Amino acid sequence: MDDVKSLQKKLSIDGELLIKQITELGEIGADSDVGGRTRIALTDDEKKGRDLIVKWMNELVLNIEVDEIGNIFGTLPSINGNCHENVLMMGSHIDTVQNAGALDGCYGVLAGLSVVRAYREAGILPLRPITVAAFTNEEGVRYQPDMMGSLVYVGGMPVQEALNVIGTDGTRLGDELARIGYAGHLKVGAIIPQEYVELHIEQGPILEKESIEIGAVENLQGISWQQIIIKGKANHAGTTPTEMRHDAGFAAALVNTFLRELALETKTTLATFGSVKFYPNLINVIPRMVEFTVDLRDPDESKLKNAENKLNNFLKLLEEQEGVQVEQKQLARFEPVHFDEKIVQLIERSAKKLGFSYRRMTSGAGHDAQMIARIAPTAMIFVPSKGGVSHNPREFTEPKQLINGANVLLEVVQNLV
Ligand code: HGY
Ligand code: MN
Ligand code: MN
Repeated sequence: MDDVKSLQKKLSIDGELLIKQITELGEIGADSDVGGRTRIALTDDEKKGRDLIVKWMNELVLNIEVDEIGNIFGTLPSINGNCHENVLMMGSHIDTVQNAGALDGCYGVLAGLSVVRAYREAGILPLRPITVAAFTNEEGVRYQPDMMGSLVYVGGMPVQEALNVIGTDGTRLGDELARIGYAGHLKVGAIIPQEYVELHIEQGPILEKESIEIGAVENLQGISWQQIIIKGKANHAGTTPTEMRHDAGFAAALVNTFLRELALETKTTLATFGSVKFYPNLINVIPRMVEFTVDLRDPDESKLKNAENKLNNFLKLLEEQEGVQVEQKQLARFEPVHFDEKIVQLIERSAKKLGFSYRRMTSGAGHDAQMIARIAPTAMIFVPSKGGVSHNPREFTEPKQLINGANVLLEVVQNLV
């Protein structure tokens, strides 16, 4: 046992190859119009991304398994050939939003592969299996909720229910999963993590603003997603006096300004009116119906609940004031999550040992880690995002910072296995 532990100390990350793989994966689904790439879950482009990850896992001679919801697992077996029990798991996702950056999710999966590559290149098998996971549909922009693959994996959503989800494009998730060839046979949850560590870009402004190299993420804010439909009355734009209007478009605009006022008033709640559809969506017709989405976030569950209640009350008022009908459908609802204190401390110690500045922080974004935290001690490592930008082609982190993060991940892994 001592020789594995002592040998582990000589492991190193191939930073150049990590950056090369991030770049290569980032070219799949490249968008010619506004730049960036689009690999929305279970599309042909995402399949190409999946195939590339599987190819790289094969090159590392990992034990590759795909579960019933399409989660991909590449496992470096332990010295005694075990692949499923007491696993140290790392990972993230490779599906993206529209016109995305190249790092969100992908960085965590590829940095995980760079850690197991360090073991392979040193010819060492760890004392416990090390698994790298690429979870299905983390973004949730086509099929809700988000973090779906990891949610199903931890038993938070029945597989069959997830497979029957109908997407925003009318497709059934299970059909698309089968179509791209990733409807796996591994029972969800068959690989049992003893710990889970996710490396991710911060996607926010804090680390850059404070010139800090590593974030030790100790908690993650709550998320509430809903679809709202407002039904008014179509009428002629030129003949209908204002006081006679039941204008669904105007009502939706009032909701958007209400959300901004709510966010400013609370200072911690974030509110986003992210997608909207007008019907009939014509220049000279007062909209009869508007469908839109609301994304509310807050690190404090009682404040998130309060924001939801305030929105509900506002919508009731709107029905009376504008003579419209309002329907609401919850698309996702996840309470705030606290990560494992011991792993957070290990991340801090590892950053310190490697000479990096670090700080504790909250994750503003949702991550697969918030789901795995339901079944195993979990924490996250962040690296800075340039300008705090993400979900945008301009998403960027300096290669050196990306390699720093992978080295901290390796240090954490060596201390855990
Ligand atoms: O919405 C989120 O925070 C994540 O990107 N799915
Ligand atoms: Mn992500
Ligand atoms: Mn994302």
